[in-house]
Amino acid sequence: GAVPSSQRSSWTQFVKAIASFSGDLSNLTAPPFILSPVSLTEYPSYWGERPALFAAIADGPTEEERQLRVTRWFISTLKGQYTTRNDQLGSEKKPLNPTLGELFYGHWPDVHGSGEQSLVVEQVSHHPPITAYFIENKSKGLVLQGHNAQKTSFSAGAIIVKQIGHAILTLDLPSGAQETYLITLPRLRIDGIWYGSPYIELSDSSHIASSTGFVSVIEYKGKGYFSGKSHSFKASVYPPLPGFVATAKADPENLPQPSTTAKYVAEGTWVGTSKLKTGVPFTDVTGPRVEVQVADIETQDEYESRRLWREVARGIRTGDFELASREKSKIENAERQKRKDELAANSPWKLKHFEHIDSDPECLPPTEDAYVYTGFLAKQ
Ligand code: CLR
Repeated sequence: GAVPSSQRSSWTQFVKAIASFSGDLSNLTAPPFILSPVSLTEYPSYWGERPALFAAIADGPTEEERQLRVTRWFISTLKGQYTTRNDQLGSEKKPLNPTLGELFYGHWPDVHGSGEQSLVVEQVSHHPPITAYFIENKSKGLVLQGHNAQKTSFSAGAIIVKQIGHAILTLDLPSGAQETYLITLPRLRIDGIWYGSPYIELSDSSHIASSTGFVSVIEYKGKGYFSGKSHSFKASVYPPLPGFVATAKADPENLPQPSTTAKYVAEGTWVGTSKLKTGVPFTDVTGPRVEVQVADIETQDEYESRRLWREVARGIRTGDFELASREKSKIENAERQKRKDELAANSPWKLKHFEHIDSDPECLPPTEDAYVYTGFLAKQ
């Protein structure tokens, strides 16, 4: 199996702990073989790894075409988001649990005249872990802002991850008008746990609701459904419907139902290709992703992710788990002390790039918290 024999009992213990508990997995101690040297603050960069498709949204000539392009770009980021650890590290792994205020900056240089893309990520909560991100292509008037957290549970041998949070894409048109696209996130099912080789399958559905009234509903299926292939999806793009209001919390009944005639339907896999019903190719992610570029560790601030976790990551990468766990404890103890000091001085931690809004007015009912990007002002 995939579990090293020396770590078998600690894996069994870990799996038992997951099974008997639901909520925040980040605190559970896992055996070394399942640890990733990458912090969760790096994960929002997956949104940016198809810069040409992102930029192309702004060049869509009509509302309908832009809705299709947003949908195409979104689906094209899924492979990076959900299979990268398997491709690079052999299986899904447990990411490093970010500290409050941890930062991750990056950019994608302008390659084919589609403009530079930049990324700002901040860990805005530690308990529960919440990560906020901001991605911008200034020259195209495109901004993607969002935050994410997870609720996990265990069912029939799999970890079920409900993603909390959503992303909002805004497009400033040359006319001065602004369009928004509210993007919700799929549910994850992590299988292969017993064998120690976890991998993600997406399930249920997510949607992209635009201020133009267009709505895309993306349904996710594993083996044995639409095409019989794992990582399958079906995306239906609906024209504006009377009475439909786009909100982050739009309940499924509020969404267009499959019985409604969709304007476009695409089917395929989010790790390969897909086609529209007409036979026209829709997505193709068989080509390479464009990885984010990050400043040299030496020039990073102490709160920047790769700098902060440098020694822990080195320990994990080289198999020196004593180093990894010693350095991890150092970071965690320093954090605990900081929280105590802040409490004593009555001066809570201040976020650097995001403002916390208690409940998002975009939501109906307005219950979900939001984190709004405030720029770099606080940094200078
Ligand atoms: C974070 C937001 C990204 C997409 C994404 C991909 C993988 C998810 C991750 C999110 C959240 C944390 C996650 C991870 C897969 C495994 C990991 C759910 C949603 C959990 C905490 C670790 C479980 C441990 C097993 C691998 C044993 O846009």
